[in-house]
Amino acid sequence: MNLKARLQELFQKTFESTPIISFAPGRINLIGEHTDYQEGFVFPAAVQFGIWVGVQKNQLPYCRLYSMDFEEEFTFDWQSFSPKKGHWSTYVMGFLAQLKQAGYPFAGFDMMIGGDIPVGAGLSSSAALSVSIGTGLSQLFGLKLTLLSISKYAQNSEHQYAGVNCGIMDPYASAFGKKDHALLLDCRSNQHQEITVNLGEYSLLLVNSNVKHSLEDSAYNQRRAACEKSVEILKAEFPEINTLRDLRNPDLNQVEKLLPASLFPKAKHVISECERVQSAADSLQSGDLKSFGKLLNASHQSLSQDYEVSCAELDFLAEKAQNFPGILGSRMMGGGFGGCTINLIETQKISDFQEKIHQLYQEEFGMKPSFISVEISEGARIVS
Ligand code: GAF
Repeated sequence: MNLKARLQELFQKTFESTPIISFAPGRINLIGEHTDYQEGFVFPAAVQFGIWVGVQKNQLPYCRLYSMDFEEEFTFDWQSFSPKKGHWSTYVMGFLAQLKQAGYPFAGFDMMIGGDIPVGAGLSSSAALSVSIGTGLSQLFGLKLTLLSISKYAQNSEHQYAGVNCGIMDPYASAFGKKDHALLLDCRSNQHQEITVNLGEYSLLLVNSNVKHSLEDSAYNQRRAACEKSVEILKAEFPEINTLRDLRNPDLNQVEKLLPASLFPKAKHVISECERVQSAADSLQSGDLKSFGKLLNASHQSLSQDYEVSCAELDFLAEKAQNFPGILGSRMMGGGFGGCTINLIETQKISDFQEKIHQLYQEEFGMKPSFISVEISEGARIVS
């Protein structure tokens, strides 16, 4: 039985009613890392894995939640609640708190949550969770939330309840994803262009390093703050800029002279990564996968050397992949400090590559990597 059918059955058994079921996918990002919170460009796509949320009104003074992953129930008074940080229920209450603040009407409901996003892979399971919750609640209470407002509420939940000052990329990709397309997203206008992903003989393969370093969240916020500090300094010379995205084709020597040595490489990453995203979208559109792959490699170099959000395991995986015949490009994906690399690989070389990496990674780090084949899929929707 598939996950949706299991959720439906368990919901019926637990809450004795039939749920509306929403689905929101996880995401990959082809290129454009750590640019979204500088209103830059990103190039994500939704994947086949995601989060299912079953929901139905219950006419009770409280909401009853059930997580299939944690096999755990949670109940709260829907008229007076405070999100409990660090717990899965936070994402439900966090979303609800924002609906309440915006004046949307809601009442008691039962909700069941299940998902199949590989844990710790950096495929944005928390964004998918919030987007699925928003999609389900919007349908249940007839709120007519737009995909963009669902994305913004999801982003805000991360800021307020998870303490990560992330950009909009992850919930946006989950909400707006389109089968076989990547979204060339401008994180200033919050508008995107759908670009067909036609890889011919090639596939996208993720290699999960299976490491998650604890500094991830604090380092993420520090990087964002470093960008903001750079903008503050650079404004003296370039008063027209609001974010690093506004520095298009700048004289980097001049930028370097204006910024302290600790900030310049970070700013350089954001400026150059925005340019790489545009070039990568052009390469993909014109079918020039070799150039596209080179841009992935350059992105990794910049994230590792300049932005310093990689780690030994990701550098190892990217380097081995970049030197493997049949791979056109490889880079770390997402926030960094663990999670996956994304690889553009000749489909028929996948099993040779997996065997080789398995052996090399185990020899080097004493642990196993895992491999995830991705299919670019549709974004959030009501599935029944
Ligand atoms: C995480 C964040 F949630 C995104 O907003 C983005 O900044 C990404 O890291 C890095 O590109 O996934």
